[in-house]
Amino acid sequence: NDSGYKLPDGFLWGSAVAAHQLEGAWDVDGKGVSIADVMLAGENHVSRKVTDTVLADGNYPNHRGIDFYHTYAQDFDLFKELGMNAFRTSIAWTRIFPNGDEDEPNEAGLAFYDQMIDAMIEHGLEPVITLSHFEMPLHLVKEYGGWRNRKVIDFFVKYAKTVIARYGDRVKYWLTFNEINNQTSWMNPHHLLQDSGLKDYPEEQAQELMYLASHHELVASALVTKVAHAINPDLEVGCMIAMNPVYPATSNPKDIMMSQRAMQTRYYWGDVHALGEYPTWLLKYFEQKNFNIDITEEDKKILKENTVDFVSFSYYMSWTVSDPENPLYEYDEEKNHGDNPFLAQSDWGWQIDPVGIRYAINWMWDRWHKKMIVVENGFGAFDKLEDGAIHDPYRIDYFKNHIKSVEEAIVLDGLPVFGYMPWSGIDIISASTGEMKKRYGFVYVDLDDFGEGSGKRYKKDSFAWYQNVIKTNGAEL
Ligand code: P53
Repeated sequence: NDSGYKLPDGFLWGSAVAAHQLEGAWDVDGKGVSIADVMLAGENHVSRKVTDTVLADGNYPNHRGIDFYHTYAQDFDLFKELGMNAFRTSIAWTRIFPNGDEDEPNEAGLAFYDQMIDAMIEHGLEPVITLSHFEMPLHLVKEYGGWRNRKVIDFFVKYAKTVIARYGDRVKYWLTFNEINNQTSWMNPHHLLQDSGLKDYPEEQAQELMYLASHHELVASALVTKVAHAINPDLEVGCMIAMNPVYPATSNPKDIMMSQRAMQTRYYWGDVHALGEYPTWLLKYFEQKNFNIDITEEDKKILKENTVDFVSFSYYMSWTVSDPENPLYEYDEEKNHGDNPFLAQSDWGWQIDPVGIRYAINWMWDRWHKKMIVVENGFGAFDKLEDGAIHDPYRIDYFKNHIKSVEEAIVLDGLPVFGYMPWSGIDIISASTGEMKKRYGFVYVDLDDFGEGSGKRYKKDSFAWYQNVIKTNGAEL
């Protein structure tokens, strides 16, 4: 069990969550309605329905979360006991600007995060804060059309400036848009709403609107980087990329070309964030499709002058692609994937590929030359509470193999990865399905998909295991 690898001093060992998936208190202290507040519970392969307003009899899991709004101090006690030295969460935009377009922020929301951030620091947890994690104000979706509207840039920058100015004395690391590239699956309305607040659009315009909305988000991200550096040059801003390497399914050169185009398609958001410009192939593609993305000269300047300080990413799985009959190599994320015969899958069909995270770190370094941090990695599984214990060897196994692979990237390949923050430390609501039973934590929370249960916290076997990993700085896995 001894990996023998020694990680650099000061390496961040933590865990990561997002406000809407655990805070609950969805309408407390002046909070506005976010897109997560109108998502009903779904299941594996049953997508979450989105309602127009909050219905009285709907099962909205994010309204409850795990009541972290009221329990964070006790939950941080557990993280401290585990030995974590960092914690990633998001600020719910709707606690600060409930509708998104107000002139003045909501002081009660600002005060809440003041206390939470102070509590993190008291517990020895370095805060890593996401500004937008699938939770934009619903009002901006309904009244402005979400990120397709350029005005939303100003609303977002104002929100970001407010919170960075308020917490910048205690929070050094800021992430702009969580998994901004999930909308590569623009054929899936769930991703368009989650990433970009796109709802009620003509289906044939989905792809173009996705690129337009993404452009506005990329400009907003660059402007926020500029604002953060102006507030304090020591602050660091990162992009956040959902990293799923897309392998060719065979050695057919057409599959190789297709996988290259899949990677170019999924990761151009990283190109713009890290290199400050759009890749040529994509600008050509916009021309060929007659897409009007409205990239102004001023935008180009902003993007070029305000690249990110680091790249943060989530990693859960890899994919394989094959589509030899597709002469244009247009990547369709919903149709082109197949099972990789070399990999096992989780109960939710996510392929388990520890080598892939080392591959991904190398790939990103070669392309972007930015330091990196793992801000999500983990195993969603059914857990069983028996006599106060949860035996989760499958999760330990997943983490053991993935951490080893990250260590190989750091030690053997010499790449700058400065932290590892697995999803989700404590059990929370699943983003894709709205389930509670898809669990990721080292700490079990006694609640079911309908919010029934004591809410009590229990340590899983993986708790003690991760505790020892941190204690030995990754040497014992
Ligand atoms: P859940 C899709 C594919 C990969 C990661 O996911 C994803 C998604 C989300 O739709 O999301 C990230 O809970 C995300 C988290 C999320 C976590 O992965 O669907 O940043 O909010 O909870 C795990 O199992």
